[in-house]
This record gives sequence, C-alpha cells and structure tokens, in this order.
Amino acid sequence: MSADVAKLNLHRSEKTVMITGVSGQDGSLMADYLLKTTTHNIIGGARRLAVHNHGNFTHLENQSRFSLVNFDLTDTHSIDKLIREIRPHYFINLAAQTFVKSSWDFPVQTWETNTTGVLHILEAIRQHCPKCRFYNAGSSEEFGDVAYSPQDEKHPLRPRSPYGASKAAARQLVKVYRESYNLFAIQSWLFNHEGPRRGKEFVTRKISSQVVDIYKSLKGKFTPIIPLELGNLDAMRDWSDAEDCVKAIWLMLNNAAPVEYVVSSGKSHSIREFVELAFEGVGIKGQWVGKGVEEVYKYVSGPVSPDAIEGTLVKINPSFYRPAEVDSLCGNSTRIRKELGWKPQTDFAHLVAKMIYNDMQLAGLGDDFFNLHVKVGGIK
Ligand code: NDP
Ligand code: GDR
Repeated sequence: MSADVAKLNLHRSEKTVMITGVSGQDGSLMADYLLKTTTHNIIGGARRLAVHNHGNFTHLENQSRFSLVNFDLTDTHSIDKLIREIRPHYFINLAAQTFVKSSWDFPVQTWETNTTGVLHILEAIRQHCPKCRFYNAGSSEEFGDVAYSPQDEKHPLRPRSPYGASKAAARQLVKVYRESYNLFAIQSWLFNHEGPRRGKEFVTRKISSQVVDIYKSLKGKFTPIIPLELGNLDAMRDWSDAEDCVKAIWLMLNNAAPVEYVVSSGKSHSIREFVELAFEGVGIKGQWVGKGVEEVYKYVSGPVSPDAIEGTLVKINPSFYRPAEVDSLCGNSTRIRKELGWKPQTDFAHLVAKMIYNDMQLAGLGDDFFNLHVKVGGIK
C-alpha cells in the first residue's frame, strides 16, 4: 500500500474518488455504493494498525476499480502526498475519532484527527487540486445542548463534548476555505446512522449484538443470562440507516452549489425503545422495573419459561454515563428532501430488525429470525 499512483487501479478516462475511513461503517458503504452506481475509480484510505481491521471492505479488495492506500489523518505528510499525487476529483473524508465518549479521554487526539486533520486536507486541496469537491462529515453533536427541536441548518452550534467541539471547529475551517478560495467544500450535519457495519461500542450495535447473545444462551439453556449493561436509557436520538446517509452525501457532492444540509430521519427515539424492539426481534418480551441506577429490564416471556431463569436482561452501569450528555436530538431534513429529492428508505423499526437479523446471521441463527415470525414494530 502506498500513494504510488502507478500501482493504483486507475482507469484513466474515469474520475477518481478518494474515500477516507474505508475500514469504518460509512467509508465502506460509500465505496460499495459508488462502485455500484458510478464508473469512477475508488481509492480507499485506511491507516496502518497492528491488527488488520479490513472486515468491512475485504470484499472490495479484488475489484478492478478499487485501490487501497495508507492514510493517516494525523500525519500532514501522508495527506499532502496523497492529494498531490492522486489529484482526486472528489475527496470524501469519513475518517475521524468518532466515539463521543472517548473524546473526553482523548481530547487532543480527537482534535488533531477531526479538526487539524481536516485543515491539512483543505490546505492540500487548495494547493494541489482546487477543483476537487470536498466533503467532510459533520455531526448533530455540533448542536449539542439544543435550543429548539427539530434542529435545522440555522440551529446554533452548542457542542457538549470534545468530539462535538472538534466537528464544530472543522465546520468553520471548511467555511473559511470555501469562501476564501472558492473551493467546493462542504460539511453537512449527519444525525446518527446505523447498520450491520456499526462498531459494537456504539449503543445500537452493542444492543443488537448482545440481545442476540442473550437469545442464543436462552435457546441453548446456558443460564444465567449475562445482562446487557447500559448507561443513559432516556437519551433520544434520530436514527437513520447508514446506507441512506451515503446516498445523501453523494447528492450533496454533486449539487450545483456547495450547500450544507441536515441529514436525518426526522423522528427521535429513546435508547429504551431501541432495547424493547431489539428484544422483540428475537421473540423476547420484557418489563422495566425500578428507577435510576437500580432500573432493570426483566424477562417476561420468550424461548424459555420465566420460572426457569434469573431473568435480568438489562441493567444500568453508571460507567457508561457521560460527563455531559446530549439529551435529545431530532433533525429537520426538509431542505435536502425538497432541494435534492433525498428521502430515507428505512424507518426505525426496519433498521432495528435489519441489525438484529445481521447479528442472528453472524451467530449462525439467521433462520431463527424468520422462523420466530416475530413482529418487530409491526414488521412480520
Ligand atoms: P467509524 O467509526 O465506523 O469509522 C471511522 C473511520 O475513521 C475508521 O475507518 C477509522 O479507522 C478511521 N480513522 C480514525 N482515525 C483515523 C486516522 N487518524 N487516520 C485515518 N483514519 C482514521 O465511523 P462512521 O463510519 O460511523 O462515521 C463516518 C464519519 O461520519 C465520521 O467523520 C463521523 O464522525 C461522522 N458521523 C457519523 C455518524 C454516525 O452516526 N455514524 C453521525 C454523524 C457524523 P480504523 O478502522 O483504523 O479505526
Ligand atoms: P452518539 O452514539 O454518542 O450519539 O454518537 P452512541 O451510540 O455512542 O450513543 C448514543 C446515546 O446512547 C447513550 N447510551 C450509550 N451509548 C453507548 N455507546 N454505550 C452505552 O452503553 C450506552 N448507554 C446509553 C449515550 O449516552 C448516548 O446518549 C454517534 C457517533 O456516530 C458520532 O460519531 C456521531 O457524530 C453522532 O452519533 C451523531
């Protein structure tokens, strides 16, 4: 892997799209989407890690229009060399320190990756390929301590975490470069988006994977259940399907003008609701009992008789609370829907079902999902 252009799979007559963060959820989905819907060359950037983590894009490694390059957002040289040598037509930056909770533990690394790294990309684009269309992933976390709901493009930036602040600052840099040098450079506000490629530290995938573990242990009668441990159950998030989000990003990048939009489902749900639907997905019903840190989700019915088990499905672990929480987020995406015709295809219940089905398949229980004939939020 290197940025040695001669070694890349480049079809000279085609445009080139550089996607960073290709080992992550959005980067790998964006590469899939563009390989399917365009004839462009796709160059995926991944950093070197001691342990290979290419699971999200191994299926692309033999594709003739896909190449992989070494790329680290915290290394100016790596960014400059890549942009100077490749001169991409599009640069989609989906690499970041993305885990909000860790941003209190690693504030400087978060800033250097999410803010200084973006500045280096902007500077290299300005110098070496000013016609390149640049997209940086912004976040609803920039709205933070929200002033009104739902949040639209005019909502003030009021971040509550080092992560949110790093994205808000990157937004200002993108604006300055767009206005000073006439670059096509944008940062939209992406609300939470999820799917089977989501990392297991994020709450949705943590829930879907551990709910399937609990189902598997109940089915095999491996009691006692190891309860799912969560933090704030009352936080509200506006969740979409990541596959819908990458389509929105591509629409924005191909817009006539560099306009920044809110990308969201427009509906907000609590962590508690996600838990309930996820358990429904494996045919388990539960009941919330108790208050505060003592609250638990108790087994009511499912694959075994409630008398046969000690049935705590979920309990609170305060170590998952954050120093400052964003209590509630809900995005107003009217503008992108009207102006670019974007619309999410997957609603909340289907998203939960999709994630449960994926984790069932990974556990070798894919057939159970259909045999259970469970209704997930109205889905058979
Ligand atoms: P993931 O955590 O799945 O992926 C992040 C990617 O960034 C990984 O490929 C990771 O590589 C890479 N990365 C991290 N640090 C560096 C570095 N120093 N140099 C190079 N690559 C690095 O995130 P998502 O795909 O979910 O998010 C994509 C973008 O969208 C991010 O900017 C995120 O902040 C933003 N966003 C995401 C939302 C969501 O709900 N998913 C909502 C709002 C914004 P590695 O695998 O080596 O760790
Ligand atoms: P978020 O996602 O912080 O919104 O950032 P995450 O899934 O980590 O948290 C969502 C909400 O769930 C609450 N929560 C827990 N969260 C985690 N991770 N683990 C738990 O056990 C748990 N219990 C409750 C959190 O407190 C929070 O309120 C995501 C990332 O993708 C960012 O990169 C992106 O910018 C934003 O979404 C929009």
